[in-house]
Amino acid sequence: MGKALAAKIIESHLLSGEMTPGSEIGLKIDYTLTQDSTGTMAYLQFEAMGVDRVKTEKSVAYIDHNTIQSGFENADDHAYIASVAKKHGIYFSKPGNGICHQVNLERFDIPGKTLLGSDSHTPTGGGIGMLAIGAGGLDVAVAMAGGAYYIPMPKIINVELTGKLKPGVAAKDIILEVLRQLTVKGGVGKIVEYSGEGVKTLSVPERSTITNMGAELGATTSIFPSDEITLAFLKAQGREKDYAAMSADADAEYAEKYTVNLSELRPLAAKPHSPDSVEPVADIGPIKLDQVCVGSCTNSSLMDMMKVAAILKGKTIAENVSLTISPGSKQVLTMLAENGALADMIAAGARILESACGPCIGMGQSPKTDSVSIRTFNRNFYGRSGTKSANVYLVSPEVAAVSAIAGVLTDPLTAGIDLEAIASIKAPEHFLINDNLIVPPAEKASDVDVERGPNIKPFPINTALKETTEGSVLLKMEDNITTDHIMPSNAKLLPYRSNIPYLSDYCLAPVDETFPARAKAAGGGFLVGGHNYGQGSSREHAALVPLYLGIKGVIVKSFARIHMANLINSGILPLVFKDEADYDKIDAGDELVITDSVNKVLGKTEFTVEDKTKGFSFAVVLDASDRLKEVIVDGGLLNHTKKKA
Ligand code: MIC
Ligand code: SF4
Repeated sequence: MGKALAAKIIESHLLSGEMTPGSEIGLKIDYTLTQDSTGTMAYLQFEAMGVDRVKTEKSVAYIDHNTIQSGFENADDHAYIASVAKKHGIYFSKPGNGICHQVNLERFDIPGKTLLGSDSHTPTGGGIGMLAIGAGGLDVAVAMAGGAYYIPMPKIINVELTGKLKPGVAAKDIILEVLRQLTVKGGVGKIVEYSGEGVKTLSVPERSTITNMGAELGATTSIFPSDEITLAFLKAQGREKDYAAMSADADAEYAEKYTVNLSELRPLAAKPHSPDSVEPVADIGPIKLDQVCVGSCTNSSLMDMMKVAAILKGKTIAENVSLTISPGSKQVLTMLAENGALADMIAAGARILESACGPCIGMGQSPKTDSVSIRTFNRNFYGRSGTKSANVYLVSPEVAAVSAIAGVLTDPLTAGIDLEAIASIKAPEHFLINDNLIVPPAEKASDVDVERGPNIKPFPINTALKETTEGSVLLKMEDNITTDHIMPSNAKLLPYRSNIPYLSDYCLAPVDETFPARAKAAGGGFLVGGHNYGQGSSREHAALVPLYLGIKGVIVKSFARIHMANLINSGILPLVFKDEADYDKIDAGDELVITDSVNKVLGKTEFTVEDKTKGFSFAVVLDASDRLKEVIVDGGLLNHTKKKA
């Protein structure tokens, strides 16, 4: 049997372990990226490791999330990241240069290399044939310091793309269809590898739209082969030398196989409040819209923007609609300005935002009460837009543009536009290359002083695991709780990403507003949840803030990958019910005890927790390697690393 592409890249980067699904492997990381909202914490942790210079081939620090500077906090964080990057050998992408994943794709991603990013949408790089994985900031800091990145060896699954998209149907519809079939937890513990005739009909940015939203499947990453289309993209970016042909063997073995026939796809939308709640636009019907947002790391490439501009040209957006457009990078925005497409957007009534995450992370443009907002983004989790009562739908750029004009949700196939003309817009042979907002690092660390403004506060560090772990269940939650629930992010909270005490007053507030005060009064305790707990963002704040609040363990039906890793890195016990029926027996307020915790954690994968209130014991599973169990016992990764040193 032949090898899958992901298996080949893993094999060539394997530092430890065996490639048997589920068992721990250590990977060599070639490239890293950070963005500002996870980056401050990642660099504080990197500094705590005392390493002078990054050991990767290249590391890049972006500023793209916290770009609304309504107080000193964001600008302080930018200055901290700029200086810490310069000191330690990291390239710094200034605010205005664009969204990390879009810029990394244009300027840095390389087929066959590994990339670790402190952002869950790092798999965008999979569109170019890179093994690109999202992780918590501490894991990225370790990789920058030259350490391996450890994950359970994923199962590699295959999605075969057959046929060709009809004009008016987009790459976004492909990934929405995959989400419809696999759901938001269908990719957990898996790498999704794309193959088939349909691959040859998709450009690199289109492939990246698909791998980007693999994050919403919960997948470890997603990957496309690197072929002549990849070569053309790299050439157009002046990076032909970075090309390497990469593909799976013809008889590659996969753990699961799915097929999507592109010819049969129709324009789709993900309905509130989950990316897998997918239905054809035509079936949802012409719901009235208040807001349309185009952009985000999913759909902000030049071609996405060109299609939107072509649809808007000579039209005016509906009276009831506010349309925002955030081009993904300075490269995209400059090219739109030079070729006149920007003028078409502005003339139609679009509000042009800077090249950054913007409304995708609630950084401005929160829609009105009870509104309907359609967005070309990747997440429509409850409350993420900044307006709790808003209903957010996820759609392609084509659906967004025709709907902005109509004022109601509209299927491009029946919008009466020249679909052939839109579909035939060609990618440029040469992108405009100007990397003048990427600041190279200093020659010597000693040449740079790190700037630390008052917004930078120390982060919490756990203590070693106690013999008896006890506390009450502070909150019992449903399935699919996101890290946006655990540690909400919006224009008001994002400026405090380097201030854990401040953030602690908002932890899990979207689930229960009384939680932070109760957790503080109780001095901590346990959290109980359902399936896919911690899906979404890679923010380790969703572990650091519970640590600050004294959370000792989280007991759920299943975890999302990055969040579970972040809990372990913080020394919080991530436990899974052995028998899901026990979930029903436990209530908020129950007193739980784990006696002989240290031996239990180190000893077996399975042990018991006593519910003193109900007078029964239940079995839990700690699905972690021996190395990770030691990390938990030592009180988190930083303590563990210090102890080892
Ligand atoms: C997101 O899309 O949720 C974010 C904001 O980019 C996060 C990172 C963060 O919370 O800072 C992610 O995807 O990891
Ligand atoms: Fe930024 Fe949104 Fe992409 Fe996250 S998903 S990196 S917030 S654009």
